[in-house]
Amino acid sequence: MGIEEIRVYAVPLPAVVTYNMSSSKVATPMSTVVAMEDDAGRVGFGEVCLASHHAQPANNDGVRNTLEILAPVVLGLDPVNTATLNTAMHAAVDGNNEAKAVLDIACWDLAGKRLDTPVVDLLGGVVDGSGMTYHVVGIGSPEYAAAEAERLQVEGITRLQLKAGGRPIHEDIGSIHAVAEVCRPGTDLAVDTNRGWSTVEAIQVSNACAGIRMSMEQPCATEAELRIIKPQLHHPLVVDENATDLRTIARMISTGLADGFGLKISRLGGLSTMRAVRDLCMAASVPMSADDAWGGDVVAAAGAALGATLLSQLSRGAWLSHPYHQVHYDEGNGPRLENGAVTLPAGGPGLGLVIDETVLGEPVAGYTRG
Ligand code: 0XW
Ligand code: MG
Repeated sequence: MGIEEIRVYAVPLPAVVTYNMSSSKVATPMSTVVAMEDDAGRVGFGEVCLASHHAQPANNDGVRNTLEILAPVVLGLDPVNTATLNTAMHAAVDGNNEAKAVLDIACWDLAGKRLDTPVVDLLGGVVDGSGMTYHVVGIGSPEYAAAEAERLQVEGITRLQLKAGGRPIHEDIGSIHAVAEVCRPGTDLAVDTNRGWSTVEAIQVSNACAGIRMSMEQPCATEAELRIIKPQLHHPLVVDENATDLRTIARMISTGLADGFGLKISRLGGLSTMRAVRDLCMAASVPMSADDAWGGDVVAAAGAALGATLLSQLSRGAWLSHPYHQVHYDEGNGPRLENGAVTLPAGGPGLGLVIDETVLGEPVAGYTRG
């Protein structure tokens, strides 16, 4: 009943639509996809893909290098027992959550296939079927941002994330006001600088946009800076990059720092930890997203599954990078945006994907038991 083989793939996911953040413009990230095979020949898939080297401490090459340590550690373990698997991974390396997440996600997919159960049901089941998602408007002119925001709302998107930072703040303020002008009453707006502003800039932007209904996502780089600006903001504060683990998230909730979270499954180490964070956020009525930095259908299916278990009132959405790279590993079932909502794969148990490994190219590494 154990894990017999792990095949590692590096899959290019080039941005075909401009995607820029305060720190970087996404080019061609190499996604790490693993195929985890058990002794009955079932295969579970895991994936992590960081959008750029600048947006977080981890990078895609480092994820695959760390798998050289972790893959041998998990061979032979039972993929259904994710507690034992994660304990073994934490004993093998400190940190490196992104590499751990690849294997954790593969275990959830494989466990679902063994138990003939969708991962969304293993995680607790669909709550209200909202399929909530959000869409990113990249950094650009006020005219571009407003036109994008208008287009997305016409397509049914009700949550917008406007990227900002990395330029003079009067340009950010102009784009924020332009987007706010076209936001419909039911549309939620978050402004995400991916740690891009100083405390002074964040306060100045909040003052300049005081009358706009929006949230400020990760306006500054550190928790200490967020604590400095929090009392001076006119807007709810959403924490993303600083929300690195369950203990930190609990502290941010209990001290009233975070009004919401932007959560990446890879940064937290996989679905196992993300499930615990979800339970905490739902219990504390703190909205959260079910995201990741970039990725193909496996990342998207993991986020859609976790996102489907969120109360829609407390869901900031499951984000899809597919519209920006337009690559599917499973053309038939890969999650999609439909009428402003993200679809759950319908390909069967586990993550619901049917993947022919040949679409992933040749493995760049392989680990076999024995
Ligand atoms: C929108 N995301 C989830 C994807 C991009 O990598 C950035 C990220 C965010 O919100 O920071
Ligand atoms: Mg963010």
